[in-house]
Amino acid sequence: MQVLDKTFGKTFDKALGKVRYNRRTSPMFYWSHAPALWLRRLRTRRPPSPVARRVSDDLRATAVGTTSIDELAFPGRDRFWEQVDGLVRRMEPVTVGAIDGDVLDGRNTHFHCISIDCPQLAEEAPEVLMLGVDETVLDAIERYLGVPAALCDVHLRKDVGNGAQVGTRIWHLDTEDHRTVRMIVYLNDITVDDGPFEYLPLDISSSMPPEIVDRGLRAKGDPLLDEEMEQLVPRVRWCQAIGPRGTVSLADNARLFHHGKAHESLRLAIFYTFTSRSPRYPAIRRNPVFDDRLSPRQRGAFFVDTIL
Ligand SMILES: O=C(O)CCC(=O)C(=O)O
Ligand SMILES: [Fe+2]
Repeated sequence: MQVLDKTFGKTFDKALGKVRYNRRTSPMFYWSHAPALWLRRLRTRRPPSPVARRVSDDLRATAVGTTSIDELAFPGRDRFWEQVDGLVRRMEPVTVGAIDGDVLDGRNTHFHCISIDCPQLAEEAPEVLMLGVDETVLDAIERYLGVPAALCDVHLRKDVGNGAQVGTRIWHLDTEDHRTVRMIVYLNDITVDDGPFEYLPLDISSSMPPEIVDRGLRAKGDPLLDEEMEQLVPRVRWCQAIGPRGTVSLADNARLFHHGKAHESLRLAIFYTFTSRSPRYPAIRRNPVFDDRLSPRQRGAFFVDTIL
């Protein structure tokens, strides 16, 4: 087995690191990455922690999982909070709404939030990026994805409460990969009225009519707004991820209809995106910038673009 691992494990790792762009890869290609994960497991023989096991079991059953920064016992959590709070204090006051673009573009967040992107996070709050490659987080996500994970995007978002259902507040499905896990860390207490992440349960999401799936995937023009969604699925079946500051919610947004619930108050959150290492869209590239801080396993998962 060791010989197999030596020969193929490295080859797989290398090949995965090199794949640049797979515009429309098939699910078969996605699953062809699975052996790299099996080989790594055989090599390390380290069982996932109970938290990682619980979160990934929940993800497998419902496409949603919940934990918290404290429960994850993320080693850098004190510095994480220091850096995050410092950054939030320095964020410009929000004057959202005066931005050009198509209000019905379901991927356009500019109408309801300002965000701090990866290059600035790498400079001013590197611990935020480190949480994305925390071993427990990676264990949970890879056990769900079934293939080696790529952390490909991180945003710190300040969502204004203008009540408008625009941008990612329109119901949609994410399209980065066959499975696309978003991990959301709330930085303030979020109740059902503070713009929580809202989604339809997996059984309902998976049995939506093809025309609605098509509109959820396109997320452009013909938006799926609350009024229409409640005709299709009664509001009592809609679910919200709520919780105090430090709550961590994970969801496979390629499988669940979801959006940010329109709200009146301020929501502060960090969004992490995880896919396979050659997602359908966009092109991603492994980034060696934090290699000296990371274990080989963490390096393999760091695809965040930190270049301005
Ligand atoms: O704002 C939210 O809670 C959801 C965001 C979202 O769906 C996205 O970024 O794709
Ligand atoms: Fe989304």
